[in-house]
Amino acid sequence: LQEEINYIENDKALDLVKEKVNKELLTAPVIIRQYTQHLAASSGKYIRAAALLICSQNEDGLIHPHAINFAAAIEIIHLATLVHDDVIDNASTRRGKPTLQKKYGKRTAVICGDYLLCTALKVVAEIPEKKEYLNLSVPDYMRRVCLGELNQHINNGFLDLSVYKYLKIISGKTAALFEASFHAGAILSEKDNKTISKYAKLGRYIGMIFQMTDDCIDFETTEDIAKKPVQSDFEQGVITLPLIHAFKNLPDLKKKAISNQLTREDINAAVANSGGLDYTRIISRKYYNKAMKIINELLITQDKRIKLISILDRACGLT
Ligand code: 2DE
Ligand code: MG
Ligand code: MG
Ligand code: MG
Repeated sequence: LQEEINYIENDKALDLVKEKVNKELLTAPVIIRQYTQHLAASSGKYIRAAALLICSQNEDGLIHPHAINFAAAIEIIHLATLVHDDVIDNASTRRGKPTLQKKYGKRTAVICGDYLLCTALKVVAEIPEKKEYLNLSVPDYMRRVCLGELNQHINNGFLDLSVYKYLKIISGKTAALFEASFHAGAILSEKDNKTISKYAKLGRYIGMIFQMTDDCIDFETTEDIAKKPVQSDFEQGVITLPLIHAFKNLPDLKKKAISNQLTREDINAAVANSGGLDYTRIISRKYYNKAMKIINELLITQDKRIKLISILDRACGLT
């Protein structure tokens, strides 16, 4: 017996995801909502949701209905990680507004982030269970985010962090959630496990690019443009790829760093002069090429291919 699926029109799907996220935020008990409801209007980019929807698109350009809840859950997980991330990074602004931790304190932020995480799991649990979904474990992806973040913390302030370890950290803290999005979307549109794995890998590569772009932004942009603190990674002991390159190539920089003599201006100049930003873009480009290779291998409509490339370009900060 063929089950009937009520596919959703492409141009309506992202709005439905936003509606679902906002509904969860705005119907939370008032003691939570008083702290979290501003997140509903906080103009997130919804790039993970958009990617998931594109991956779930069938040959007729229609979206599987379960994609809405998967995408809403992933965006809520993303919100939760930001709330906790801002505690860990001691950040005072996010999306141009005061962070939860700044406004209400770290304890409140940790608890609200936990509540959001539980909300995301509830939204996943609302999706009817199907055997096709068994290979996708949202909690496992969340655990990889935590492992990446913990690995970053363990290496806090470690100036000799290797490129390999950096890549491992970001593959957890950021790329895992992108991988989850692509994986979930693909499960809804593809039957073949090998193809589904290709989407997952594509998501991971795009997530790596996204974080490398973010790590450049920390040195290149102003708080006005980024709408969050900039020039703060080094201050917080977070050793990113542009910095790794600078420390490797400027031995004096390390000496100064160890004796605590570096200002923000020194660091910025060093990262630029050592070619740390260019180096990061070269590594990012390698992931771009790998991602593009997968996109070109997928047997999909031209429409879907163009949309996947647009997500890739967004991750590079090109659009
Ligand atoms: C963002 O990096 C990475 C966020 C991962 C946060 C993960 C945490 C564990 P950034 P920005 C806190 C909690 C895990 C959950 C809730 C599953 O460079 O520059 O700090 O936007 O991002 O602050
Ligand atoms: Mg942060
Ligand atoms: Mg962080
Ligand atoms: Mg950052």
